[in-house]
Amino acid sequence: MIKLWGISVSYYTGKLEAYLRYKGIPYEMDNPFAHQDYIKKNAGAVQVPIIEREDGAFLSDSTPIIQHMETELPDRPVFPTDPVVRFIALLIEDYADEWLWRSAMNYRWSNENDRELLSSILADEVAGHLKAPRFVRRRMVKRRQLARYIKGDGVTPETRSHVDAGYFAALRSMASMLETRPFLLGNAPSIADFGLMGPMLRHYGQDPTPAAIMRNDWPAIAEWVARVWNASSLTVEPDLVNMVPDDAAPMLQEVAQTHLVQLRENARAFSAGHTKFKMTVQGCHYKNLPVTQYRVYCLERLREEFDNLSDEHKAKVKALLPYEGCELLWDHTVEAKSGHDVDRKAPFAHGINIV
Ligand SMILES: N[C@@H](CCC(=O)N[C@@H](CS)C(=O)NCC(=O)O)C(=O)O
Repeated sequence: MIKLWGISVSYYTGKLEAYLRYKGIPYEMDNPFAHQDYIKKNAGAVQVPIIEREDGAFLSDSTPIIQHMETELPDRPVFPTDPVVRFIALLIEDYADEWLWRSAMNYRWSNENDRELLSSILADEVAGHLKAPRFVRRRMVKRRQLARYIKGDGVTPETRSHVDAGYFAALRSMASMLETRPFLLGNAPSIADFGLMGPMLRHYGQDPTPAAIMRNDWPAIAEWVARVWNASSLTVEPDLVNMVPDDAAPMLQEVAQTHLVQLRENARAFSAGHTKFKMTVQGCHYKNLPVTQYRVYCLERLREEFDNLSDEHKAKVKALLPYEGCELLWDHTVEAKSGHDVDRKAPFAHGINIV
């Protein structure tokens, strides 16, 4: 059986678990933080999830892990066969992975009830191996997360309401896509659903403050979370759409106005050798954001996907993305050379942390 190095409240572990359950791949979960040297040596970076296979291979980074697994396990494919739909699904996944992260971390660490609950869980799961009393481990966890993911990731009194609003925009745009289908792109989950399970399952759907919002005001999304989690019980033949439905437009507009702005400004700052950058998203000014190599890699991979499309499919993608800033995906004026995974060995390449 494969070993899933993960933790019970992690964004990307939840995303991968949802996928493994749907594909019927049994796994045993273990916590990596007591084995950091071992993980670092074999997988490059201590982050979750990481898969350790029975043959000793280590796989990191949820997106390449799923892409690789799909080549080995073609039953219940999660990538749409239509190349245009596939590209859009990958774009939604990237938005879920990289844009909603700040908002999900903000709900978890800026609200007292959420912070108290999560710090006690993580004091055991992430810091349980440290020889310090539990109250000290809790304090360490809170300080680290606030420093790295709240103050250190541009959440200030000026930006906080915009950060919070990212959750509502995601809920609204998902609800539009789920009005006439059980999953975002068909009668079965696709990579777009699994991507959105990252924030929706273990953060928004479980942390007290955003979970109350989901349960009380957006029960259709709470239902979708449970549906994706239980998708292994589906008896229908998976049938993903072969045209991007009109109801995806609010989601694509949100992706363009938020995630693509961040990818662009991060890539610009990375190629200029800066370590911090600023950006204006939907009129909100963010300052002192950490430049991340990993997100340059995300842009590089999305551009590769776009470049591999036929001219006809490229034109269709462009027609679906008429919003300002979307040219980032096909116009290489802003350079995206991350230097990460240059031989495209991922998920077998050594991983790097997002920040
Ligand atoms: N791109 C990676 C990101 C993995 C990641 O950042 N996981 C978080 C937890 S959800 C983590 O391990 N963070 C390490 C830390 O905070 O030090 C993936 O998709 O798997």
